[in-house]
Amino acid sequence: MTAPDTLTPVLTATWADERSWTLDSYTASGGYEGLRRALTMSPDDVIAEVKDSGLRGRGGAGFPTGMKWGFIPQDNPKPKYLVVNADESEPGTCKDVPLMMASPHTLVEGVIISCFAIRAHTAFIYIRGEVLHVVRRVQAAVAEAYAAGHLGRDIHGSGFDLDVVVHAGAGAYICGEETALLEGLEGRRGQPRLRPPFPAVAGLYASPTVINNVESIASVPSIVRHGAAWFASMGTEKSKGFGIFSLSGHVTRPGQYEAPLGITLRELIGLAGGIREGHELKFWTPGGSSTPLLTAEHLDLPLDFEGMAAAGTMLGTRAIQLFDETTCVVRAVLRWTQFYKHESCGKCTPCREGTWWLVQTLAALERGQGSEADLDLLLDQCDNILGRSFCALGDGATSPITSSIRFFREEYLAHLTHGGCPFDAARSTAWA
Ligand code: L3W
Ligand code: SF4
Repeated sequence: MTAPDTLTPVLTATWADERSWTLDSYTASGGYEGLRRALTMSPDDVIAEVKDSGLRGRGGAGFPTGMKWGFIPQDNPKPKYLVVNADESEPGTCKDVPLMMASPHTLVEGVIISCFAIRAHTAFIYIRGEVLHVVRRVQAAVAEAYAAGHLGRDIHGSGFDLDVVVHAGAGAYICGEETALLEGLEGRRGQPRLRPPFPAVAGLYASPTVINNVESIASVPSIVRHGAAWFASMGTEKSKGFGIFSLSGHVTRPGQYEAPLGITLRELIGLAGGIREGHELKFWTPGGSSTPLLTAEHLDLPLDFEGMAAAGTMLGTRAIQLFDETTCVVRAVLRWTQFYKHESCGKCTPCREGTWWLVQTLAALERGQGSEADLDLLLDQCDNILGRSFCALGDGATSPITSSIRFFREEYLAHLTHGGCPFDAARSTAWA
């Protein structure tokens, strides 16, 4: 794998090393030193270190990781579980798969330290079913870790036992939602559960369960190895540390860029060689298609949880999809909406029926049929889904629609006046 451009080379530091995915390569670069340090600490001290670091969940919501671990009731006699959410399927999101391919031991080491902290003796790594090569890579790393004594009974003489199960999902986007993932892991149809109770109280097999994203868990070894203050010295006041920013679309060098939270898109595009030559940025997603779109006006906002919330969007998974002026925003939004309709699990009416209606209305507008009143109809349909759906999928489906109408209402109307997509006729910026 080629080395990504990085400003904070931690998670991606070894990706260009020869056979970076092997235990030998990982150990040669200091791998498993965090585990050895953790085993000299008490579990509560490990939790405190992660709390003090300020690490927030890297799966989209940004919930404080150490706080989540602290919710696990240690007086509950049931077994505790760790589940790694590796069901990466949000449109545009592509950071966890390369991380697991290039450096699976970073994840495995993070799993062991995290389980030690929450006193879990079984962990599950739930990997999206379509990426069989990733399942095999992580399984191989887990086997190497067992053989080296990092997993199994009495790990490095500490008395701590841990088994890790690598589970392949069946390819449903909804299984990235943590409770649907648990349903799938238990062998049932992947549909979300009512929360509360949150998984920390009653999760897998109704036992206390921590569910964290791959990148969150993979960040833990470096925090334990270098200390909370080191991690907290990067990023911004409330969004500490570093993260992988995935740039895709109309940029010269798409790929993974590891950088401190709070970096701006202008800086990231600079690292990536600029928007493709002769073109300019039109719109972008900060964290996949579930986060409201932004435009070139927002190039200098800090890419952190607070900066994105202030701009009316979310940092999400840092899946930055970039679109230049040759892209029809209506068609892009229609394509995402078709995705949500297809992936709606069907449990609740606003999302199951609503996403179908969104596709009908959007597709007609994209064909240039209907009237301006259909834009209000579309917004009304979004209003009947947002906040009325059982889980975040329904809400997410409305984000690209409402934000695109806010910024590009004229482009929707141009489809009506042209009697179809103006980009089809011109493939240029001259349609207006
Ligand atoms: C105990 C409480 N635990 C919250 C835990 C909760 C969860 C975490 C965050 O959605 C977002 C979504 C996507 N006691 C707790 C508690 N927790 N209160 O904290 O919870 P929440 O509800 O804020 O978010 P979520 O359900 O985890 C994640 C967005 O991220 N997203 C990501 C999508 C990516 C994929 C993928 O590729 N697989 O799905 C992108 O923006 O839309 O809004 O652990 O249990 N009182
Ligand atoms: Fe299923 Fe959609 Fe309802 Fe979520 S919002 S429970 S995905 S139908």
